[in-house]
Amino acid sequence: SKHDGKGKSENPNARTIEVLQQMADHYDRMHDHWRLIAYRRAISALQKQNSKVMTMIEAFEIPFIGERLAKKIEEIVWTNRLKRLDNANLEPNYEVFQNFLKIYGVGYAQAAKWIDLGYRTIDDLLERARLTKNQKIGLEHFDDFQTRIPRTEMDRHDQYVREMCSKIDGSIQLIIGGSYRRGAADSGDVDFIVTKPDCSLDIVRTVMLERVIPKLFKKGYLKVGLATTAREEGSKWHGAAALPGTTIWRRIDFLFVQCNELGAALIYFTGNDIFNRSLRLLASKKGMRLNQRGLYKDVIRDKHRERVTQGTLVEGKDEKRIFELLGVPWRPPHHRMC
Ligand code: DCP
Ligand code: MG
Ligand code: MN
Repeated sequence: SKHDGKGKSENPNARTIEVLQQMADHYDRMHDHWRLIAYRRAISALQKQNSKVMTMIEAFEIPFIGERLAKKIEEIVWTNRLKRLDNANLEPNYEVFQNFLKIYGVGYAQAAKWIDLGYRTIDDLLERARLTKNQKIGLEHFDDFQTRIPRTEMDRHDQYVREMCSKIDGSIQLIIGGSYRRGAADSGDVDFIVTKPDCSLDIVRTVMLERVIPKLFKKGYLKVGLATTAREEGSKWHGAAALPGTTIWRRIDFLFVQCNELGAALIYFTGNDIFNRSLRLLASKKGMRLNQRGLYKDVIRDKHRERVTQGTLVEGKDEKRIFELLGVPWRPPHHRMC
């Protein structure tokens, strides 16, 4: 414990504790009583740890540390800072920058370029910027795409797409992944995982791109396609949709999966992204590799941790088996961070 003669700097979690303490001080100033207590408890729990807590999974196993704090602890370890704290002392265009990053298909470089050109608002961009087709769609439907989708509407997307698929090919299987599969009350988009028993990726891809998606367009459900990966990279379609009788455009993703890779795809597409990162890191520490197609062993890395060999596939089909092989207790989707 912290009273056994070890100085603060010797605590393996000293830096994490320091950053969490700054957050606690912030909430103290804000008179946010409950968050203050949560941070104090987390700090004292961390002080009792004998080794450095590196990942969200490790942090979450400690009493008094919930999912959100576990996520923050991992962020501090990985980046040596907490984004939430940086936001407190705002860089002048920080908010503009964050806003631009929310536009579909807009990344760091594009957002920075627009700020350099003097654009500050969505209207500036719509009126003055030179836009690609996708940027234009992203901007025109900015508010739509920012509006969270209630779970009841997610269920209706599920039903609607399922019914259309079954009319074309009764063996197509659909699972909505992402935040919906994690049990969230609302979602940012609809993430469909699509597979067919005993079928290659190519067959799944073809039936979706040549039959299902055109039919969903014809019905007026799909509004626009935003991105389709090339055949070699295989596997996804991005677009927008609106249910009959509704006007808000929703972002929709289809991930095409060959059935013997369903388990790995489910893990990847269920997320969340930070949980995925922890699992991948864990795999790599064990000399394995996890991606959206499978878990591989005998992966050889050089001293810079660059992969020298791809490794051999150990499991792709069974989600639970992948957890087992990684040596992690099974986590149901709704415990993979919200
Ligand atoms: N994913 C990932 N890394 C990324 C992006 C996505 O691992 N950089 C995985 C994990 C996500 C899943 O894909 O959970 C779906 O991505 P979304 O962006 O749709 O995220 P969510 O569905 O989790 O959240 P939201 O409700 O905002 O859509
Ligand atoms: Mg999603
Ligand atoms: Mn998505």
